[in-house]
Amino acid sequence: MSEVADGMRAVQASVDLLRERGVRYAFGVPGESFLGLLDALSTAPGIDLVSTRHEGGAAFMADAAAKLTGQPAICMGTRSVGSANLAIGIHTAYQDSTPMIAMVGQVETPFRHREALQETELSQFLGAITKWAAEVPDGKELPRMTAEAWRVATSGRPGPVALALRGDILDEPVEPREFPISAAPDPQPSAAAIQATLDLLRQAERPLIIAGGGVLRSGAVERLVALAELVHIPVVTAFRRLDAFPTDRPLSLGSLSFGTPQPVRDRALAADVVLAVGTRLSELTTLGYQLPAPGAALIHIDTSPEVLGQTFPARIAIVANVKTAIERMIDRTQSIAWPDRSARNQSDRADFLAAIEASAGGVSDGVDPAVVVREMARWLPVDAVVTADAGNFFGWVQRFGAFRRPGTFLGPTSGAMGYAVPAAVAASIVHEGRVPVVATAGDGGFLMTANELAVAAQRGLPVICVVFDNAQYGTIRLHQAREYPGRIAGTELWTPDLVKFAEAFGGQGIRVDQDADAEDAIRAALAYKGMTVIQAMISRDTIAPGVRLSEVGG
Ligand SMILES: Cc1ncc(C[n+]2csc(CCOP(=O)(O)OP(=O)(O)O)c2C)c(N)n1
Repeated sequence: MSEVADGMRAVQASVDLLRERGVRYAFGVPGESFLGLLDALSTAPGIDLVSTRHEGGAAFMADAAAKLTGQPAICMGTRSVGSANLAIGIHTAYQDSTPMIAMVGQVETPFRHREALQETELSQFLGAITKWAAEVPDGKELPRMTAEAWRVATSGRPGPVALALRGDILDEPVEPREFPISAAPDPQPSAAAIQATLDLLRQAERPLIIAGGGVLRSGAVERLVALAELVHIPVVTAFRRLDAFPTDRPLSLGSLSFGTPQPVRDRALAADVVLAVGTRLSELTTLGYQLPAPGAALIHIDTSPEVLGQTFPARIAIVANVKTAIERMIDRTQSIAWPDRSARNQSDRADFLAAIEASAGGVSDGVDPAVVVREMARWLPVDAVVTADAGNFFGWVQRFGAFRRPGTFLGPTSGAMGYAVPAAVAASIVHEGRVPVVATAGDGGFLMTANELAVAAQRGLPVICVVFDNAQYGTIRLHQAREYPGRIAGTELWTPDLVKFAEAFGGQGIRVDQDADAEDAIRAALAYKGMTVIQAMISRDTIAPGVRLSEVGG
């Protein structure tokens, strides 16, 4: 570290600023290009510096920590190589609207623009997957640009930003300077827009509410429950926002995605008025850009004007704090007589539950994933956090999982495999190991990032992993069966003995070969002080809820 005669080091000012704004976690793989940053973070009170085993894991962890705390986390990697590895998690933060600050090391100033070791134009490279990416020109600019990075990450539709830091600028002296936080705009819905919304909802024949991540972010889940119950409108959650509406409420119709049960798809597509709250109405939430169906009216509420009308034109578009908008609706609803839709709502809920029930069982051999997820729902405490990877196994998590409180589910709307384990490790770090955290993954996705269990082992975190081992990249195998019947190309997998794997990490491994073993496995995992990996042996034929591979051309 170079000595600084007066003032403070630029990187120290940058870290202090982030700490004062609420940043608590920095995840990364160290590099020689940002030693000054590591040094400043390691001594910053209140910041947990977490060394991961791959930068992809670091970025996924930063995404998960931010979703749980509401504050951006830092992820770090060195130059082009570390940045390339970070990319999957940065992209996920973008699609998931998660605030994130990527701080990546860059080649030192005298060596720049000579294709030095691991040199690339990081601001261009990361520019396509961030809200803003910039290379800091010198130490003096670092505090100001850090303040700007935080503002961009947390404002409007939150998302990732990246700062490329040449190692030699970090220790430059800077004058202490204040960077006041710009007051965040707090858009209020107009009384007229709220009234128009309620009028449309009241007159609707088959209205539907879609609850997105903005409901979670603004802390409005409980208020949304109150609104839905006042106006008698069923709620579906957006793709991978399973905890945006409690699954046990009578108005819950589950979640939208490729795994949505047919009666819920039909009900959603039959909606004549759709109230979309805090969601960007992504491809999977809209069932492939089909929902709202042609002719249906969309009322779209979000804090960010950029998402309103982005995928569907809105009849009513409201830029507002999501929680405030819901509260205004509740206030005005009290004086309005609402049509009694309870009979219809009860039958929608009954159809939904019957379809879920029908998709359990019927497996040719091996374990029924529905049984495993049901045992999880039965034994996990209400505040347990479940994380999910991408893969067909998720269809069972979505259908049979119980999510009764906000902050109990973490999944990537980017559909990135490899998310579940690092997200679970991050959740366990945030909860200091006090709350059970369960990563759910297929055998493919699990081994993409299972190395991050070393972080859990190093910190003694009791992370639980439930791996649905069907010896294949099942999702892609199903696509193959449908599009290239009878042909298998690159989708078969060999997976190691995960009992021994868990033991090698100092944890316990449990193999589940039959449905009857699932309950004991979950209970043993919850009772154990350390980490557990449950390897549930699923038949290759059990390809998706209610679907057998042999019946679809496989
Ligand atoms: C990083 C990444 N690579 C590839 C894919 C494409 N993909 C989606 S699902 C899937 C297979 C997942 O297999 P597995 O984890 O075993 O779960 P399963 O579908 O068998 O339940 C693949 C390869 C992806 N979504 N993410």
